[in-house]
Amino acid sequence: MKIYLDGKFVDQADAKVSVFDHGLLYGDGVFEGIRLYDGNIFRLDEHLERLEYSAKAILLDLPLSRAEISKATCETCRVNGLKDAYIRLVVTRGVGDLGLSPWLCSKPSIFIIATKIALYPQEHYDNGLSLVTVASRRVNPAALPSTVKSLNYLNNILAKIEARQAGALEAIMLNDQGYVAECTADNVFIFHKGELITPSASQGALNGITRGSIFSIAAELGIPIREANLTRYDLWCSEECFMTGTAAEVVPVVKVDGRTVGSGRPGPVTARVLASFRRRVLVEGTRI
Ligand code: PXG
Repeated sequence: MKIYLDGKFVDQADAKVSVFDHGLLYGDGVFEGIRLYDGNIFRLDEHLERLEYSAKAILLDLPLSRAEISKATCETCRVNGLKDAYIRLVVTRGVGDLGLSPWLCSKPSIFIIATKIALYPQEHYDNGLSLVTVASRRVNPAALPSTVKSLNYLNNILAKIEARQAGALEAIMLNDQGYVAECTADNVFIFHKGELITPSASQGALNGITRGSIFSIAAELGIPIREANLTRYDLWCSEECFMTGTAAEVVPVVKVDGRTVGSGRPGPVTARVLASFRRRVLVEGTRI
């Protein structure tokens, strides 16, 4: 596997960053997780726009323009002979000294990994997932807005561990006010009384690219959709619930906190949304 690292393609074994890199020392950096579907990168420009936003929010000057990053991303897929892949694009603050001072980092580092995607087991789509609400909360937006996709995922990792310890594969994370924010690496939606509803970014959700495409899909299918504050009760009492993310796509949720959601089986609206999403990914996108 060839990795794009600061302007060069290097073998996986040679793709190394310094132990003085602030991405490693402090989680000081930003990233994107992107999909390549049958030779098309899904919503690449939106991912790069979000990357630029995240970088700007943390005062990190991206070392390349959007066009250059786009080209490097496509090339990484091509040199690895991939048609379907998961792409991880990371920008770190770069090498600095042991103090926090980001201004001592001389230049940011950018690397792109494109690899065969480990798809979620089909069983998750067929039978749906059980989620649990965990005690680890989304970071207060005054500390770090959820719209910044930074390299700080420790609270999400702890939430994932909590979920696993409670026998579930995924967690529902609440914000500091107790409203539903999202899962550990996926957004969450409910379908209730004819509407799709999802928490807003101000409630602690990442503005997911998949989440965004659900809004287009809902418009196409004629299903009303809106953002709203959701409580756990809204999830428990919804007719359908699903998670969305680049890796997960659209995964039905059939149980939350031991309570059965809707019929306890993946619902018809979730199935329509997933089918529509899977059609879109094959036609929308940047040809590599
Ligand atoms: N919320 C969070 C906190 C995320 O990290 C999403 C929602 C979904 O966003 P997209 O743009 O993917 O629709 C994410 C996704 C992975 C992986 O390998 C995904 C993410 C982060 C880390 C790993 O699935 N981000």
